[in-house]
Amino acid sequence: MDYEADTSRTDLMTITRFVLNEQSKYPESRGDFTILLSHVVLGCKFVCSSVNKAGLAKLLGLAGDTNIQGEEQKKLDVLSNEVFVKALISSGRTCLLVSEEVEEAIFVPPSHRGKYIVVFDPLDGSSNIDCGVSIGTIFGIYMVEDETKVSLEDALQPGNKLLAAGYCMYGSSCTFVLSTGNGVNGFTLDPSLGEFILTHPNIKIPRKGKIYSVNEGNAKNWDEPTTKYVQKCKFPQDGLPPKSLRYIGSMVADIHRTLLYGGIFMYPADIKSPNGKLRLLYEVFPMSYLMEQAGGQAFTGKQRALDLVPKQLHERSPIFLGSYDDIEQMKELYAASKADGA
Ligand code: FDP
Repeated sequence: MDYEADTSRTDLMTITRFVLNEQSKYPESRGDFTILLSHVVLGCKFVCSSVNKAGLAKLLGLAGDTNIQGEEQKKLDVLSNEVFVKALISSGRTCLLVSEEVEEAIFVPPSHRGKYIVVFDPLDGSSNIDCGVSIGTIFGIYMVEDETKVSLEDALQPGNKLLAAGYCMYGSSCTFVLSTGNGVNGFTLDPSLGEFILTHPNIKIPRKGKIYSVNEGNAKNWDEPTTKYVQKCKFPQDGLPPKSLRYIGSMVADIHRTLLYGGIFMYPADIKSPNGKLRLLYEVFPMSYLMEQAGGQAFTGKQRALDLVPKQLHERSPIFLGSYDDIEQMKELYAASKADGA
């Protein structure tokens, strides 16, 4: 028996151990962030378990309500929102929450208040729930300036003020991807242990990718740079092979693939939706933060996504996320179109 190999297999880097290691680099840290994160992780484990047994537990289908974007709420959306709101409040480390499912910001009761603000989409990609396609939770974490005076303004911070961001993908396995501003790491849930184990250390997105990802059904309404970019993907002039198209239509899954394999994910502006579809606070910002931390870029068509200053909680923004060189090419097309006065 190879005892040495067995020992290394049992020396598991759980997410808790990983975050505690990170915390130990900051001697002044009181562990508040670690406690908050353990509550986020608990919420993800709960949702993962609900997603896995959704068909059996009759959690599929509509809850009979419509959320603020006018979309029908699924039972799982409602449940996931409740789970995260409760987990975050009970952590005692949050003061303000913004959820995709709730119109107003949630002010945490003073008795449970801490210094962190969490923006989140409890269950993104909900149109994919009933057919078993990967879906996920997306979150971003900010700090409040003054704990005694929490206001709505605190939730409207630009993405460049994020302290941490991540997502949990409920797919063929349950994967938690996290950045606390020091690179990106991926953890996979070991169902037998109930623990997330570090399986994807220091994720770096390839400098250039071979995949483009976009809902091409919207092509007739795209702007010129997006149209030109996709044309170049299909009919490259530089002698390179065409790029492959992959579009799941579930942001977490599309971004997870883009982080690991490289390429570009786009949800552009179009004539019908001049601000695109994806929500700034809890979709665009966290994913842009992860992309940059992994060595990629995030661009709105006008500027670096993380520098946008939100005006409203549920505001939308066009977004191009992905490999450094691919986004660079997209930026060039936008710059050329601006120079042409288009
Ligand atoms: P969904 O509508 O299923 O909730 O913003 C939500 C989102 O999914 C993203 O997860 C996904 O990337 C996008 O919308 C898909 O939109 P289209 O169906 O318009 O392509």
